[in-house]
Amino acid sequence: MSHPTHLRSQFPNGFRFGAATSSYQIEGHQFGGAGRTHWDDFAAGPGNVVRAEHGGQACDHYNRYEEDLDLVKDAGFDAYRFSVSWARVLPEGRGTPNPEGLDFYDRLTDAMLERGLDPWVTLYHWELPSALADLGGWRNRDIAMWLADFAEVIMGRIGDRMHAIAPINEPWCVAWLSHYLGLHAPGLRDIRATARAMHHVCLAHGTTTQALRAMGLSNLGGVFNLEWSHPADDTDDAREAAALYDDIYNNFFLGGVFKGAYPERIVQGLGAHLPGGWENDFDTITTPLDWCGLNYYTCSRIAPAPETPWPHLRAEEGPLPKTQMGWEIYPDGLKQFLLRTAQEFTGDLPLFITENGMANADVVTNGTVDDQARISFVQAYLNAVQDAIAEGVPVNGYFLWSLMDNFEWAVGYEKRFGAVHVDFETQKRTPKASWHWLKSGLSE
Ligand code: IFM
Repeated sequence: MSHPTHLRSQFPNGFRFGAATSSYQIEGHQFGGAGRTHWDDFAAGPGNVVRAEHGGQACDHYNRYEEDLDLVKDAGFDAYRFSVSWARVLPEGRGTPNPEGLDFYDRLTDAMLERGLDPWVTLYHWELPSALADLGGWRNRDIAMWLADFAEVIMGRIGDRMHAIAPINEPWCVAWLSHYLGLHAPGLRDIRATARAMHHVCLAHGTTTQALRAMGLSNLGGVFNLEWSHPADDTDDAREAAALYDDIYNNFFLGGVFKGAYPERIVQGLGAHLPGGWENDFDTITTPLDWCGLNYYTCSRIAPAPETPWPHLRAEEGPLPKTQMGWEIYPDGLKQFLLRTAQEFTGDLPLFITENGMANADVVTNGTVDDQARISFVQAYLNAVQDAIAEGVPVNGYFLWSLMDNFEWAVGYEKRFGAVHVDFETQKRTPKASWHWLKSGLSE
């Protein structure tokens, strides 16, 4: 263990520590009558996912959730952030619910409460039912109502026991990564699809928030992924490129939800492709929230690339130490984002780090996993959170991504983000050194 720091005592009373996961990444989608999702379809396409891996078995959490929640509790976490699979609850995306899916989330919720864990649920963490992808998925404006309807079905069953609810995980990934870069399902590289997805994600967030409020549910938030954008060099062109990247990645979604406006540069670049009447949707998109979640992992070095299509940008390799994902380790970005988010977007609204963590090439040796790199990583980012709190930012909690190694989307099972190692052949769980470090740091 690297040092005896007691984490909990470094933070204000009431600061919450949690572990985060998502349904498709851990549950085992083949179990329990779930419908097909666009991730199953994407994984079945050539070269989309490393070794064509998919979430069919994943961590078999569907059958092992009690053991997994014991690991959350025993590490000393206060909260568990999970997501509900739309296609497990509504195999066709709409229509008749799957009773096994509803029963599963009911059991899971009670299992959290039995262990004294606060349930933090996300409704959409990326596995769109294939039947809705067939109808255009995020390109179709109707997705706002489809998501709100799904929210009513699943929250009608477990909403009474949720501590906090967010409609959508990481709008940038849902829209840009998946429709412009083509790196996540549905794997499009289409500017028009991207513009529509960007706006419809915001609209679906607001529409679903309103539906949840109408059900009498509270503690509703939004979860945004942010990436610090450095100019690749000290030129005006690089600074302008980095500012544009910052607008696409960070300011578009926060701006839409908290200011009722998209950045002017994006409106200029995407305007022709945004869906008609988008300007009239901000009353819905800005529906007030009770908290804001930030997922933060890394920074980018952005250079102009005039030879490429709009936004004419490219990312260059940076100099800092990197995680197994090749992502630079840059804790100061987290502090800066906390300050900036509060100053520019959220004011006094409680902020939470809803995801932070690292992939590491962890191996089990004599029954232990010595992931000192993860311990240093988490400590450095928690220091950044403390610095932001010291400067007056209302940060109320931190969730580690992730409880356990899982299906890391397009890069499959080899990128290990967990505090608990999973042997995907045997499904054996081995708590890593970081899990033990958290346990000693989080004990009351
Ligand atoms: O695994 C993902 C998660 O699904 C969303 N946020 C980032 C994580 C690491 O890439």
